[in-house]
Amino acid sequence: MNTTELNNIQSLKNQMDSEGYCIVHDLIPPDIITQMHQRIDSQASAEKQLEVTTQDQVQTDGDKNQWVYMLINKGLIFQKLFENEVAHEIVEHVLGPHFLLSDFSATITHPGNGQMGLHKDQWWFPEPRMPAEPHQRCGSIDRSNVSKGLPCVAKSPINPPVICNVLWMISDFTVDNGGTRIVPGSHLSGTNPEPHGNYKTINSTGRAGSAVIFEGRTWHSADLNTSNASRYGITTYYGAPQFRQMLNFTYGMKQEVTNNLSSKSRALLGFKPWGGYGATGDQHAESIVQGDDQIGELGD
Ligand SMILES: O=C(O)CCC(=O)C(=O)O
Repeated sequence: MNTTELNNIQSLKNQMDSEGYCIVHDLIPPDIITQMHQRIDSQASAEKQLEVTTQDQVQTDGDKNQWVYMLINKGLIFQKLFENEVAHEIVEHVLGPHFLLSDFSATITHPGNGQMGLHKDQWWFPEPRMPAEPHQRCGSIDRSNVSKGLPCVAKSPINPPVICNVLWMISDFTVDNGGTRIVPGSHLSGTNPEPHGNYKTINSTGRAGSAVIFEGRTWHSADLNTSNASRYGITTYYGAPQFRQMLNFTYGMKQEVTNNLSSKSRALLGFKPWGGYGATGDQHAESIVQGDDQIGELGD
């Protein structure tokens, strides 16, 4: 089967609606994947050696899941991922035509890793309440005080997805090396999992160059890597434009990287205001202007 036959976009969109995830196969050619694999490997080893690695926030056991954050600064080769049009088509189906890249990081599970807790990516989104109930204080939500429940279809209103995560497989994802576990259908539950609860999960598997896409309400985590090789993934995590991005690209990107981006990429990374939000002056600007280039105090 060729890539187009494998990736019937309409049935992938249907699966996003019914199960909260889908897998797109063989989108990135092997030579590009090899270059990305080498770049992450070398970056991850160097970060480890310099002791500048960052732990993921949801892992509870062991230290063998390594993240390489802010990939945008760590190799031009990675830019091919967050602009991928097939991925964007699915993301647009979930979020609508306007969205931002919110996180762009590598996720590596080394053999013998600890079990990452199940979670949903938009755990921080306040839940609907009946009018007589006190509302959730948005600024008081943290991972420890979110609601927990079962992955069954909710009987009261639930929030829409505001996140869509496209997790690229930079090595083959298999059951043995901990291909992302997912609880199909959990996106309609309106609640969060017990991180180490016992739920029926599936492993996302595919060849390197494929991607598992799951929306912000779908319960998931990296799984145990019981193979003898590390599993490499890259998360391109998109969010609705009215929410703060997980990574602050406009502040954290290196100047030479920023200067070389297309206007489409700049918009994706948050350089374009949306509905006035994110503006640094002109609310309709194609691209925001940094402080030093802004109009300051004028006149007397
Ligand atoms: O590495 C994985 O398989 C899952 C990563 C994850 O849980 C996430 O990006 O939120």
